[in-house]
Amino acid sequence: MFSSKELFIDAYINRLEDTFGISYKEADNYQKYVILATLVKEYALNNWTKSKEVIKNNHHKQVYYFSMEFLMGRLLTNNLINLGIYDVVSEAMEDLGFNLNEIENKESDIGLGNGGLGRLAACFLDSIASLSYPGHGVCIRYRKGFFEQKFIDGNQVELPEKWLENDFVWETKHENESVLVPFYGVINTKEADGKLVFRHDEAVFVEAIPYEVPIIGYHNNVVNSLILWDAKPCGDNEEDYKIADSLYPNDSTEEGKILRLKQQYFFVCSGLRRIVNQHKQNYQSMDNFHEKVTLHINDTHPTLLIPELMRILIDEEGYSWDKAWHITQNTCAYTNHTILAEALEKWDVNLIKRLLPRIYLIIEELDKRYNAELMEHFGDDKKRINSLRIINNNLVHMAHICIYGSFSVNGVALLHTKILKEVEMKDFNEIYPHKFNNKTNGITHRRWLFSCNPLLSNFLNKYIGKSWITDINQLARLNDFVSNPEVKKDFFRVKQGCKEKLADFIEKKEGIRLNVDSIFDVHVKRLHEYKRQLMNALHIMYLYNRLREDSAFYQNFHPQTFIFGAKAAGSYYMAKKIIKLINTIADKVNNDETVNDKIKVVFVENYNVSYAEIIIPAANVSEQISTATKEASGTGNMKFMMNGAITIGTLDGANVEIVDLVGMENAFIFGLRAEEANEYYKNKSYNSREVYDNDNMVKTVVDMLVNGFFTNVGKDEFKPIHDDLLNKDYFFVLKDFRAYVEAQRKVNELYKNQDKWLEIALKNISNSSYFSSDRTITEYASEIWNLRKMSL
Ligand code: 26Q
Repeated sequence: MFSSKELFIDAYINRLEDTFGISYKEADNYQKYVILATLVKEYALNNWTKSKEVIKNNHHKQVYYFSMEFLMGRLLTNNLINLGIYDVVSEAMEDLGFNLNEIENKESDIGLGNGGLGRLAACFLDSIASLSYPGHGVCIRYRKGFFEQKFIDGNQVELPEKWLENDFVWETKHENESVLVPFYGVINTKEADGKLVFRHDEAVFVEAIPYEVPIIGYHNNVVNSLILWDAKPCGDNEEDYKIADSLYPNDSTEEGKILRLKQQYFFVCSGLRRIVNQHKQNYQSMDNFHEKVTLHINDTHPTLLIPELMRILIDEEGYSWDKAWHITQNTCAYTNHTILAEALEKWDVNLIKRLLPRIYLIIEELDKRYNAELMEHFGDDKKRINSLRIINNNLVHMAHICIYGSFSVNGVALLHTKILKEVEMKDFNEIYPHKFNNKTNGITHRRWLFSCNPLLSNFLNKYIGKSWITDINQLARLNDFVSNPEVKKDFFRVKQGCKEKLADFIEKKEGIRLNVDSIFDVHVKRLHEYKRQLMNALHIMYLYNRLREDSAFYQNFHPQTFIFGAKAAGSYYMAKKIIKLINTIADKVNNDETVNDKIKVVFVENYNVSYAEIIIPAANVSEQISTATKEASGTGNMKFMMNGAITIGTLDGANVEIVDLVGMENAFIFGLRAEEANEYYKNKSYNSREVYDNDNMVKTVVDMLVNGFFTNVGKDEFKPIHDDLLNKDYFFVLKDFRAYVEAQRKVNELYKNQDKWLEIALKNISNSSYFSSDRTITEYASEIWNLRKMSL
């Protein structure tokens, strides 16, 4: 049906008119979207079935990527591209007088994630399928995804995000493949044939219903799956329905903790049940489970896979503990995404005991046996052993279960893995050096370059041909052109085109017009103190003063637009204050005629994947200014680089590898290094008040938070920020401020030399291929998962 424009138009009109009972000319864009997506899904169906057969018939090993988050964004455009039917459809739509872009925009974002970790999972699915590996995602079908953000009076307000209000066209429901997940109850034991047998009585069951979403590879006929589990109460327990109600924001407080644990067991238990059933159907035994399946544990959230697999092997399959442990340990692999202590998951013993009684018994046994191993290594160093135990101080340490129960433990950037091995998980690394490894993150260039930046893609096609789409390493060939004046001019036009598109979009959505000749300086990511949006804000306040006080500075300054996008967890007080501060600064700066032709500030509302796809291509400057040691990797940094923005950043996370590849001279690097930050932390020797007392530049901006500079807010509105900076400043904002101002000065200076700027921007693009998730997934597949490619 997609083989020619004519055939497609015919099928499309027929379906549209049959479905809605109207003439195609009367259809609205949403109706046009639904029919297009439906036909695309049907078109992929054949290859979906075939992919499953190939896996089965050729006994392929498969990976299941268990993640509480998949931040997929929209699917239509990427599916059209990957199926190789974008052009046919686009031309057909034009013939019909339809606007494909407007139709694409009718799709809701699939926002089943908070930020980096969830988007990484989505990029990985694209690369796994596009590289022809058999691998699938497992998650929860949250009825409400990541909240919708509104600003009222400059304050963030969270609204429920109802992506399922319209039908979700891509999914297939498998009602008859539902499974039951047991909670609560009691465990009774009895002896049979000299063995202890465990029976789970009086459990409360929740029904789990799988939905399958096709994950379509690029031009290779491969279709994998994302499996989303919905919860349905058995009987009249309203509570159970809530399990799939909504996604948790990543810094949420006490409230709802039980529900979070229920979610974790719910998707682990149902996901694994389905996998085990399929495996037994194919192989009639669990003996070779670890040879045919890897369960990937995306951060500690799916940790319960380890005791759940043990439960199945022991209680249902009758294996001995040792045999079951051998299979489990060789099946599970774990990725750590953060070293922030407060993000390491610990669960109250009593909670697990009550909610998951059998799982708790297994965790207890794990703790006992693990303890024996620890004693072998560390003798009677009690203190050390206690810090490594699975159960300590009445808490279950999920990361410790993962390290013990997995054959691979990886960090997500070189620096991050180094810190894990040498600091955070040093003792574990001593016991299991062979488990620890690095897999630097990546992003799918099909979404983050090819699909979201057609201008740059055409530019690349023109100079280096189209082969980069399937072999991203070809990007390096752009290096031959980076100092060619014609090419630079051409690239300038590309960037300006992207900036115009963004400016139009922002004008429509936020009601503010941006100057496309200004420097687009972009800071988009979750709002967190360690990411230091506050430092960026203080710098804008500094600029405001300089521009008003110093006419030479004013004359010399190239106009610069500061674009922010970020959501704060609803319960994160400081983060919400910082949003209010930036919105207040925007209000002040944008309405002050003495500065507003030089600087503008815009905080876009409800930043999400689709917004990112418009913002990132338009950036000149990429803000990656986290406190050294705190950002495990970052992935936005990679997307910006690939789209020709220049990084202003600290030597943190993958920024280190970005400058390794592009060269220090082609980025603006400043601030404390990881070792320095760690020294301060270790010795508790940082005193922010000292910086404040001795640096007038710092003092001036900090004072402005409380001295009546902001007139439209209460006097004490920003006092909490002010006080935190002076009394704590855990993230070294004041310490790094002067260095940041200096780096920003260089940014502004360099932009005036377009010849040089464009060359550096092009070098960033041509050295970015390492950050394609195709490279990352190739490493996972060969070094951790041990997968073979499918041929279809
Ligand atoms: C934990 C317990 C209870 C409730 C929520 C959570 C929770 C949820 C989400 C904890 C952490 C997250 C998300 C973490 C995350 O996004 N980490 C980011 O992962 C990226 C991909 O590896 C890295 O690039 C980022 O550096 C890292 O911050």
